[in-house]
Order: sequence, then structure tokens, then C-alpha cells
Amino acid sequence: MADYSLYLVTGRHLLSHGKVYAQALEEALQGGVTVVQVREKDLDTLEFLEIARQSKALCEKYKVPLIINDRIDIALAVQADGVHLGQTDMPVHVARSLLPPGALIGVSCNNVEHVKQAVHDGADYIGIGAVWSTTTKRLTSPVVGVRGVGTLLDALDASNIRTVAIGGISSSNLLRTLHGAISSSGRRLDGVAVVSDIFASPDPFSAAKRLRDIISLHNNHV
Ligand code: TZP
Ligand code: MG
Repeated sequence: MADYSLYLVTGRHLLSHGKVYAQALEEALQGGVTVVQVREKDLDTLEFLEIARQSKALCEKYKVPLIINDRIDIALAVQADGVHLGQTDMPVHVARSLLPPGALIGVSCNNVEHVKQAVHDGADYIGIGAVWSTTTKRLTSPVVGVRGVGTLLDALDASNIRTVAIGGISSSNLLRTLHGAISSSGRRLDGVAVVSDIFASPDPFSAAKRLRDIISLHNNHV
């Protein structure tokens, strides 16, 4: 079972201070990231493939699952562990039919209908968001908020699908996110997904470690 607790989504365009992609990713992995999703919107196929290959090598080294955003062909080419699909991407059942058995499939959800559909379709996990406002992605629906995340967790009923929240999460609101995002039945998030707090940091190792430490603190108190 994958550990979704600190799920890094990449964003090469956010890299600062002359950092190269592989260096930033390795530092984040050393800091304790538990899943990596390669999400690169402005690359052509050849560049995406190269970034995915570099990511695969590093994820293998640190024994962390690698997820590819959108591109099933790239996921297959680098033998990634799975794909992450948006609401207008390939349907889950089509992705499932193309990927090897046991592949992880995640779906972005921001309302109850999305959540119920993802459960029905047999997705492995959902990304709920945006929980807070963010400048990393141009949002096409209102922010969900922590209470909204709780409502979406309610919609999962007894499903064992995994859950991460995404959008505007940083070390300054992580505890509020983890504490606040709880369903009426007591169901909690399995993790949080972060782009800029790690990838835009001049020190991705420390940024990831800070988040990890907060997650450990929280887990020891619930
Ligand atoms: N999906 C919903 S919000 C978002 C994605 C990919 C971007 C989150 O980025 P950040 O920098 O962690 O706010
Ligand atoms: Mg997509």
C-alpha cells in the first residue's frame, strides 16, 4: 500500500536559485516526500519523457512511487507506478485497461459527484482541491476549504479509496488542513499534495522535511 502522506507534485517552472530539476527532486526525496507526481504542462513529449526518466531513476533510488500526470504513454514508457487524471482526461476504466495490473490511478475531485464517480470507477486515490487558494494552477472552480474537504470525505462512505488534499498547502497551514479536513464519521486525509512549498523553495530538502515533521507530529496526536 502506497504511503500518500507527503505527495510531491512537480513544477519545473517554479524552480528557483538556478536549481536543476533532478537536484530539486532528489533533495525533496531526501527530505521525506513519499509519492512523486510528474506534472509538467509546458513540455513537448521528448522533454516530458526525459524528465519522467530522471524522475523514475530517483524514485526507484528512494523507493517512492512515481505517478505521471495525464500521459499514459509516458507512464508506460518509463514504467511508472501510475497516472493522475483530471476530470477531462482519460476515463479511469480506459486508463486501467491500458496500464499494467496494480497501477495506481488517481483522479482530481472538487465536488461530491466527482468523488462518487471516482469511487464507482475504482480509482486508487483522489486529489481533493484546491483546498486553499493557489497561484500554481489557474482554478476553474471555487476553493473547497477544509470544511469542504470534510464534506467530500463524507461522500466516500465505506470505500477504501485513498485521499490527499491539494492546493495552497504549506508548512504554515498544514496543521490546520490536517485537523480541519475531517468527515462527520471521523475519516481523515491520507496525505497532502504540495507543489510550490517544496518546488519553489531554494531548499527543497528543508521544505519537505518541515512538512514531514508536521505530519509526524500530527499523526502522534490523533
Ligand atoms: N490541483 C489543484 S490545486 C493545484 C493542482 C495541481 C496546484 C497546487 O499547487 P500549490 O503550489 O501546492 O498550491
Ligand atoms: Mg490533466
